Amino acid sequence: MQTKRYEVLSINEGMARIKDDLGPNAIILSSKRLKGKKRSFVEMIAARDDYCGSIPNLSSKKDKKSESAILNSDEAFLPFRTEIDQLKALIMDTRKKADIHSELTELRETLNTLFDILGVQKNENISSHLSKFYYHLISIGISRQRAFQLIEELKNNYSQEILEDYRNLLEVAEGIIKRSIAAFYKNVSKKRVISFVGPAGSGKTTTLAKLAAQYLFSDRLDIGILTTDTYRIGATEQLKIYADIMGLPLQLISKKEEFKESLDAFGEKDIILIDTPGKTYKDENYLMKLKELFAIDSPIETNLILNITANQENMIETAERFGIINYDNIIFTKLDEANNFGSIYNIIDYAGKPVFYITNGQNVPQDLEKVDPGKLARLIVKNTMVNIDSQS
Ligand SMILES: Nc1nc2c(ncn2[C@@H]2O[C@H](COP(=O)(O)OP(=O)(O)O)[C@@H](O)[C@H]2O)c(=O)[nH]1
Ligand SMILES: [Mg+2]
Repeated sequence: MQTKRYEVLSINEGMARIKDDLGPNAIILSSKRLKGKKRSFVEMIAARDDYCGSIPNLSSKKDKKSESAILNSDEAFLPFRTEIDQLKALIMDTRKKADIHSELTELRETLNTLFDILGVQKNENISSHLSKFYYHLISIGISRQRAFQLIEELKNNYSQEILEDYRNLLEVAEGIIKRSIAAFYKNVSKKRVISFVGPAGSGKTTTLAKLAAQYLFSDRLDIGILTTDTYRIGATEQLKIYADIMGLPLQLISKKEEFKESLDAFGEKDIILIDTPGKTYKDENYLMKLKELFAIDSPIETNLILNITANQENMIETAERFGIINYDNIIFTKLDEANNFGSIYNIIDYAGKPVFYITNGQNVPQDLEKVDPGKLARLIVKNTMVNIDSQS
């Protein structure tokens, strides 16, 4: 980027000179009024963005010859234009934003990684496969940070022969994601009392009914159902219908004593499933009450139900707020309504919790899928539910 300083009498005069001098894409970096001896004038600093001129300095690779061959090709830069534009926008915004430092650092790292990708330039195939894969990851909703980590791991730990073939590259990426997800499945112990918590409408009751049917019909287990969802008029109706159809006993609980009594009453049951209210998770009081209610002698396995069609910040905030009740697993719902599954990876990685089930439709009991790290990794890399059962 080339910068130049101008002293002019007015902003308008400055704009005209800058445009003449640096062309229509010039950026004004700053302007301030200065007092001169006779009259005041305006100091303006402007810049012209010469991508191709500045990039070789940023690249960490030494091979200038092959580098410039690629860097001079417009095609090689096309995919990175958005990144560069975002960095520009951020720089321009610096004066307005106080908390800009971390975002700038992240973007600088992004650019470094991108230029590094270009820097693997001894082999153009590898570079174009890595950049294609990077953009695939971003486009399906994987955070830039995680996308970098994956690219870095591929670049640093796998041979040219593997990275040269895009199918092989996808396969090893799947393996990397699988291993990183699998780390969260250690020390998991299944419990007898299983609760379902999460935002209103995320699919708690429906998912509970699907699981009840599976435990009942496939595993031939004896099931009891409890619900604390007694707040809303008609809230228990939906659950009651499911319980009646499956011939399962349902008890309503609103106090801790009733909870203990119900657990005693279901003492012989193999599995006890607990539904909770569809109240807003932003109500701290509600979460504290739930925590209080669940603080009993019997260990409870808690599933946080997250609707994958919700926006990602929302899901992260939910995962954070529900941390107060120390949930054990996450169940993602409504995959049938989602186009991108990258956020599954972001959230598992953020929350550090395993996922044993996902749901993909309103039909009870069939729209429930048991998953493991391998299936999730396939779902994430391929961004489709189709064939997640078959190894690639
Ligand atoms: N498309 C789709 N809809 C679902 C899924 N799971 C639940 N739903 C629907 O989401 C709505 C809210 O579900 P519900 O179980 O009542 O949510 P709760 O408030 O968390 O108990 C209902 O209309 C369900 O049929 C799913 O996997 N896919
Ligand atoms: Mg419900």
